[in-house]
Formats: sequence, structure tokens, C-alpha cells
Amino acid sequence: QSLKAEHDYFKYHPMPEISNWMAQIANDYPEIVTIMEYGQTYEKKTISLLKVNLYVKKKKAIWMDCGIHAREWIAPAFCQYFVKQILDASKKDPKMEEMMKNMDFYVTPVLNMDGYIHSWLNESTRLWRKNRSPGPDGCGCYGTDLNRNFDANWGTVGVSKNCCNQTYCGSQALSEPEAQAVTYFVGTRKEDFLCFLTIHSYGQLLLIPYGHPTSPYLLDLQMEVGLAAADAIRKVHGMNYTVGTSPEVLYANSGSSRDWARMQGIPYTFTFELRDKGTYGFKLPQDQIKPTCEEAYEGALHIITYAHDK
Ligand code: ING
Ligand code: ZN
Repeated sequence: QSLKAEHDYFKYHPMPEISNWMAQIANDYPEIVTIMEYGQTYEKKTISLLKVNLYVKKKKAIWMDCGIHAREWIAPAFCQYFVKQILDASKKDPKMEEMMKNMDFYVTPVLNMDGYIHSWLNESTRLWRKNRSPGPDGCGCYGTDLNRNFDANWGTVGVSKNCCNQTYCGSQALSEPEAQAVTYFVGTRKEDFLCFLTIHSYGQLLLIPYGHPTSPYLLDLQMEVGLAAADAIRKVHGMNYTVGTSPEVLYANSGSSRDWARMQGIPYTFTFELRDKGTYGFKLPQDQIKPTCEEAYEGALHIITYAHDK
């Protein structure tokens, strides 16, 4: 019998605890869960994901990443919950069992590990957003916004070229190792992916491509799927999530991973902005982790099920 304490899904966990949890869950479900290492952060931490699937054969895939922005702590909490939920569901829900036979789920609980660790350091660094690479010579600041660093109309709109800014897009597209890791992993398997879901907070939004206004708005179907996902979310705890492109909802931006994934031809690409709408913002209290995860799970599940069945 194990003396190990149960993982508490409804608390925020620092990076070492999340890494231990990943090892534990791979150990607990050896047939279903594999840890894959696919890159290194600027500070040489190994970036890993959990691959969750039933049986080994060539099949479609789902991408989910959490924690591309350091301070958005609810996002890694959601990725942990999501993995646990699909594992539990695969045993009792025939639909999930079927989907897990047909699709590989690739889940990265914390993409921006350096930034996440920095945000746990002390109260003064709690709201860190970017990664931790130093700016170019002559700029004393640290960090590139990883969600402005992808090769999707890079550096054109909704970014800063000032390395001290929160939305600094880096010295060139894919200057950052964390963005390179995702680009390489997903890019080399892009025909497999049906969904690319990237999880942020806050604002209660489901954002669809494109964030940059020059690309055509050809995604009526994705809008429809997003609206149905928002309905599924609302049914859980009555929370309203707004669906749209970032120029419609807030402002245009370039270099996001979601836009890049859509440009690779992945059909269902969404940015989730979880709770809340600003009351607590990035410092969402722990007692909201459970309801936030429960509702976001239903939203994600709707999108994934739609993509699978189509
Ligand atoms: N928001 C995302 C960001 O990269 C976004 C997505 C972009 C929202 C533009 C609205 C407008 O900034 C967060 N919270 O990180
Ligand atoms: Zn974010």
C-alpha cells in the first residue's frame, strides 16, 4: 500500500510538485500515460508532456498546453485536472474510451517552466508573464512573451519591440527555445492534430483565429464550435464565456501559438481564457479551481468530441 499523499487537484502547485505528479501519473497508468521530453527552456529545464492513449497505432491527436504565461496559475491546474479526468473517464465512459483509442492526447502542464518557477519565487515576482531569457545587449530586462514569438505574422501587430515590455515579441520569430519546442513537436506531426488548445487566464473567453487582422476570417465553423463549447461551459456553473477572434474581443496580436497552429492546417485551434473577469484576475482563489476546471473541461470536451466525430 502506498503511503504517498493523494495529489490535490484543487490547489496550486509549484513546479517540482507538478513534475512529481507527472512522474506519478505515468507510473500509476503505465499502459496509458507516457512522459515525452521535447525541448529545453532558456534555463535548461526539460520541457515534458504527457501522452495519453489506449493502444499503440497511428492515429489522430489532440494538443493542449498550459502555462505559456507564468502568472496564469489556473492554467497548469486545469491541465492536471484534464489529464486526471480523461483517465478516469476512459474507464467508465465508452465515448472517452473510444476517443482515446482513436486519438493521442498530448498535454503539456507547464510550457513556460522558467517563468512559472519565477512567479512562485516571491510576492514581488508573482505576476511575471514572459519566459526568462535576457533581452538583447543594452537592454537590462528579461523575458520574451512566448505567445508573441511564434512564426505567424511575427512582430507586426499587438506586440512590443521593447524588451522591458510585457508583450516583447523577441529578437526574431522563434528566438525562444520554448516556442521552438512546440513548433518542432507539433510541426513534425501536424497532419495528425485535429485540435490545438492553448490554455490561459483570465477573461472567460474562447478565442479563435486569427489574432492578426490581415488573415481572412474564414472560420465560421470554428465560431460555431466555439459557441457550442461556451454553451457547454455555461451549463456547468452558469458562467459566460465570450467567443470570437482577439481583434473582435480585445485587440489584434501577432505571433501567437494558436494562429501558428491554424496556419499549419490544424482545423480546431482555440485559446481558452479561464476565470475570472478581473475580480481576482491572475490571483484566482483556490476555491475557484474546482468549478473553473469543471466548466472548462466540458468546453474542451465539446470541441474534442466534435473534432473526433466529424
Ligand atoms: N491573453 C492572450 C495573450 O497572449 C489574447 C490572448 C491576445 C487575448 C490578444 C486578447 C487579445 O495576450 C492572455 N491573457 O495571455
Ligand atoms: Zn496568457
